Amino acid sequence: MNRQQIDALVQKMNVDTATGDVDLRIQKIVVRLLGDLFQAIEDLDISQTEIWKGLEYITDAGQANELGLLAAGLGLEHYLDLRADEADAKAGLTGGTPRTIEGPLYVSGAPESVGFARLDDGSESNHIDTLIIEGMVTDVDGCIIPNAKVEIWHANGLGNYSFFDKAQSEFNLRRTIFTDADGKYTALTTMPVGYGCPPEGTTQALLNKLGRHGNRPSHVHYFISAPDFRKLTTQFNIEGDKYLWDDFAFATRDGLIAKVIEITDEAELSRHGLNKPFKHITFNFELIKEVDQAPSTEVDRRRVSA
Ligand code: MBD
Ligand code: FE
Repeated sequence: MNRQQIDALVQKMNVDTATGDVDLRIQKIVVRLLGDLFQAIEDLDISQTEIWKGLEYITDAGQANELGLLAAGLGLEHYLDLRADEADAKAGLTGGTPRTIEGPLYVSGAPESVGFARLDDGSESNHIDTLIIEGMVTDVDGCIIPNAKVEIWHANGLGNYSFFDKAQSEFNLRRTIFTDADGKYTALTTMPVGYGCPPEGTTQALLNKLGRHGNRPSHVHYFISAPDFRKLTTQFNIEGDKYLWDDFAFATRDGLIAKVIEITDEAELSRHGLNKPFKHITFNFELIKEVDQAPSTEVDRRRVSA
């Protein structure tokens, strides 16, 4: 069939058949996606068996709750960031800390504090380096933003995230810190290790077909929000990781690379109440002022709330 015939058929089956209320937006998207799918079946001569294998794959990925992981791994989530950047530029919104993907592992409801939080439960203190992250939240002119909400989450020394990894304590390595009167936040935690897709999972199975790995560099996720500013979804990725520029989820971006400094100075150790050398990262955020009619930075997606 040619495209005209395909579109006529899709119209006949899914538009002309409507007898109830129609969500016109959904109708438009479904009609377009079906037309594009049918066209791809024509162009690539996709077999019935291949179609069913594909549907079975999506079923399995959904049942394994890996569709969010798949969206990250196939670059769909990063593509949406690039589109959001373009929309911002078109609206004259430039500058500020770059956005990058949320990923599938955020959990809402983490403990809140002002200025400082310890994120780790101490269970890895004996074998994983201590990490102190300090930073400031400002506007693009460098004016501090006190009381900004800094939501932080990251992986443990095995690359796993609490809640999804039931071996970890509740909200381990997840906190919400409101910046203090100086616009500062400090997180005492452990060095994250880069995530790897479950080797026997559905996402890795597809990546294998594409000859791709499923690894991320070591990174820390953030949501930063403050009244009258645009919500920022971002991460820093840690310099020196072998996957820094080979992230299976494409989240590494210029401006989002964190330098790690090893601190051994005794005075510094005791100032932080620590008895062994630790790693230190400074990571500041610049938020953009909210303006009328700008594309929203709030993404409505299903998130775990613990
Ligand atoms: C992660 O930790 C992550 O950040 C993404 C994007 C995908 C899988 C695991
Ligand atoms: Fe992550």
